[in-house]
Amino acid sequence: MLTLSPPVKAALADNRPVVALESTIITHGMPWPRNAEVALQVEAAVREAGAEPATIAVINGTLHVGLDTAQIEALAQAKGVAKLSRADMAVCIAQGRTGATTVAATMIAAHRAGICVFATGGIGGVHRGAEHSFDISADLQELAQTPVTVVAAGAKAILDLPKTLEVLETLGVPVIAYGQAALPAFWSCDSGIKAPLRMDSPSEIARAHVARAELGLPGGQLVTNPIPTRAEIAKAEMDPIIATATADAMRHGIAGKALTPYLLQRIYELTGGRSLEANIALVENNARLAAAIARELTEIAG
Ligand code: PSU
Ligand code: MN
Repeated sequence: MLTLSPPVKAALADNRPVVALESTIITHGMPWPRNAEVALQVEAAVREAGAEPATIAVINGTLHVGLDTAQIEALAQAKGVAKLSRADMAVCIAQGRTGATTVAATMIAAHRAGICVFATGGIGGVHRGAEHSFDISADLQELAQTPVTVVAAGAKAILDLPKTLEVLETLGVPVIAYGQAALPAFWSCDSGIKAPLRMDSPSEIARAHVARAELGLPGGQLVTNPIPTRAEIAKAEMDPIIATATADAMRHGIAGKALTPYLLQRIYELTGGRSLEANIALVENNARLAAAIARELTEIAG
């Protein structure tokens, strides 16, 4: 049921570093054809940083860990691809369908394959208005139970960041800001909120990953890596745009799984495409840091 691509299989067998990558960002996070270009660019960034990329998706009922270029290009333009999380990945496999993995589903597959590090853009979290909608991403629960270190540029700033931090604290998930005190806010370097933890090197992060396992603690770590400053859109500029997009979603009754893709698309329109360029820069940056952490982890293991 779980198929490793030949390069991923070889890397894992030789104890070489591997970085998992998700596919929802390709199918539901970015428009074709940029999504395919970016997916391949991110894989190249992982390789340049000395690790093997493993993009994960369910294709015709098979859970693939590691896709080739043709599979990435097909997925990027496929219609009606499901957005899979913990609840629906097994059903997609059983029905022989195709689905893209969110952060939660990618963590499950990565762990099953023996991959410890995963790079994405931004995790899901507590949505604004969650006190009414109860919309809290399954990504948070997954971080609490599956031992994968996830590198993201913070939770997506479309969320309620203070509530997201509170839930992560309750669940016992370490939220680590990389190289700065502030929690990053996806498109912006600084959310204006202090991160609970700070670390300044990939080796420290790798050691903390190992220490959690040695303590018998379930769950992973969330490493929040600020977007490179040259690519950021400052918080003051993003805040009203996010407010407009959120109000539009409410007005159109967009909720559930459709909400995050809607907001990303609306923000893309409202920023004249700049949000996408920022998103691409931050994912690549996260891929490089994840590769560095994966290299440190293989050194500890070897
Ligand atoms: N990061 C991005 N773009 C995305 C996502 C992450 O830069 O589209 C996806 C991830 O797959 C994440 C999902 O798990 O958004 C969150 O969806 P929800 O809020 O419905 O849980
Ligand atoms: Mn949700």
